[in-house]
Amino acid sequence: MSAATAIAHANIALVKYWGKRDATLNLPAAGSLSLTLDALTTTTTVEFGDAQADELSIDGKPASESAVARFSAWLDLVRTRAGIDARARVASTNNFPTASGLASSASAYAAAAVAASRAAGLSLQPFELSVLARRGSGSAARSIFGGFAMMNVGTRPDGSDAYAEPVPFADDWPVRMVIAVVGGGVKKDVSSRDAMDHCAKTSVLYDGWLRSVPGDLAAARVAIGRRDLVALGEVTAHSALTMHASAFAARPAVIFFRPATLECLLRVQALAKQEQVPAYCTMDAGPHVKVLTLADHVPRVSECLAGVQGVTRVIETGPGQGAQLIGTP
Ligand code: 2P0
Repeated sequence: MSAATAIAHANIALVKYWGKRDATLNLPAAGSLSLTLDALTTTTTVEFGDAQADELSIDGKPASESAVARFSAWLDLVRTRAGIDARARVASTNNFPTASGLASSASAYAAAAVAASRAAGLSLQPFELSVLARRGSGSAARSIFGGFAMMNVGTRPDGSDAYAEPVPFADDWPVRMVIAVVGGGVKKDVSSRDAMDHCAKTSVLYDGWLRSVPGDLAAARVAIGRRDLVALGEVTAHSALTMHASAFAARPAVIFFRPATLECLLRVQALAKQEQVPAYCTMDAGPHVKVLTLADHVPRVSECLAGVQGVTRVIETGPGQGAQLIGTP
């Protein structure tokens, strides 16, 4: 039967997604806005054939039973839409640590949406691919697009309007992200999915977090339109820390910070204040620190992060492209 291979880039949210309004359809409780990153990729081949059950390998190793079950349920959406019944053999490779807070589920489900839909004989519009990717992982809806992408919260109960769209920006705006990998990129103990659900259920700050999102989204969009990195950076840092504040206030607390995380935040703040370097931090559901800056300042930001004890690698990257097909045999 047919096969297809696609590549997608991870994205880092500048205005975070943290909480759902519907877990079954994987609908977000609020919108979000991200930057797709050139350096972090997932390449996925999907082949529908005569296997008895779906098979999934990640970085050359068989995936866990729970990962296969989740992926298989998602593949059912593709099969139903395409009117096929065949099981799939899927091989997915990341060029960065998986499930450690570097947005691997975003690039994984975006690449899978492009590859699986094509392998099943479907020809989907970008917004339909975004909806399909969202069903796998909320952040994946944004990795269908390159550069800045805005996830719409949507209002329809079936989720058909909860998809991402590209946010236009000046091609020559030299936006960059420098990532401090803290603690070697080991797999995290608690998934984003479980952590956001726990926060929604138990954090006294969760409602305040949700209320902060629309204003941050509007401000981020204006900042991108004006090429205003300072304004975008302030929103970025605010959104991340507000999300983490809601996590700290959960019962029991969800703490993604490690000592090196805090040290990175403080050093970057000092860099901005003392040397007027435009540099703004964000963090996801993991200990790593991602710094939004401009190309001229990348060497100084990298040097600053590399000097922190516990930072095991520094990745410099710029805007990446949207998910795309790279092969059909
Ligand atoms: C984000 N994160 O906006 C936020 C910020 C992590 C922190 O989206 O349950 O793996 O699969 O929809 O997409 C990670 O959550 O969650 C995430 P599901 P996902 O990037």
